Amino acid sequence: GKVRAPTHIISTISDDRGEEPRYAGVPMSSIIEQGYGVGDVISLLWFKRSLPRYCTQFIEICIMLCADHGPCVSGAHNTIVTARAGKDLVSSLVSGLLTIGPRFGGAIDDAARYFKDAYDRGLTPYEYVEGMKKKGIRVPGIGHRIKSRDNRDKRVELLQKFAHTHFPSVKYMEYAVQVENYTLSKANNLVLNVDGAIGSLFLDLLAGSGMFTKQEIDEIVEIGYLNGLFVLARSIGLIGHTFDQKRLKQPLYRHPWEDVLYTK
Ligand code: Q5B
Repeated sequence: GKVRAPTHIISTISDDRGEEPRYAGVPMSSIIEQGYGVGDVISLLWFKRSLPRYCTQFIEICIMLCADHGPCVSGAHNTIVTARAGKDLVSSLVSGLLTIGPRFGGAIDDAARYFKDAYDRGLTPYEYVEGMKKKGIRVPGIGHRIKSRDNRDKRVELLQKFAHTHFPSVKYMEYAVQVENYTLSKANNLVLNVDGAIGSLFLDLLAGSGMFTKQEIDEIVEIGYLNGLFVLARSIGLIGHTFDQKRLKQPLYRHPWEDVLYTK
């Protein structure tokens, strides 16, 4: 009989061989005609399924809220410096993206991993936080440079409000808030940050929507899908910062000597 030549690539999320591209089997015309949004497209291409409206709306809210946070954060700073060095859009964008990691914007996956593990094992916030301290690991999703008990992050409040209204359950987020209450007893800036809010609420979305098996949830958390939300969102702002610098015809950036401590 016929023997299929071995393939070098396996792909399961999209197909461009027909008349029109399909995302997870859904033809482009349906995506447009049925009024799908970016949240639906992310659902199809990342999770390989259509999710209920409140889930896609939550994804879109994450994207909108994380699109930018001003010129002073690590990513925007790198992008601005790179654009001012005369580099092109892609170079400016990726130089900003490369700062996303465990301290800046890229703590969503670890926040989800650690909150899930601690909640599922029934750890009290005290046991969780002190256990992390013993291991020398900062609690992902907790702490912010400028946000504090008296200057809360509006983004976190908006995400929590949306979830309280639309999610069937917010048990992981409520656990994260208990952790925050404990860390705030240690220092004023150890608030639940935007990474921690998204990480814990995405766990609630995965667990409460009925759209994922336990095995699928474990795989999503283990692989680490959720930093993708910040990367995707912040790309919007970083591209904006690149255009801004070019539009303003900003010269090569040089850091002032006065702002460097020269020491032996
Ligand atoms: N301490 C975020 O630190 C930051 C602790 C902690 C236990 C913690 C820090 C941290 C975990 C990672 C995380 C996401 C580096 C942040 C984001 C997006 C953004 C950014 C923007 C945007 C801030 C002072 C003392 C030390 C530390 C202790 C601090 N954090 N202990 N668990 N989590 N968080 N990142 O203020 O005894 O003196 O040694 O790593 O979730 O990135 O807007 O800027 O949209 O762009 O620099 O919002 O919290 O504090 O490093 O001087 O630490 O607090 O051990 O204790 P800071 P440090 P000690 S959202």
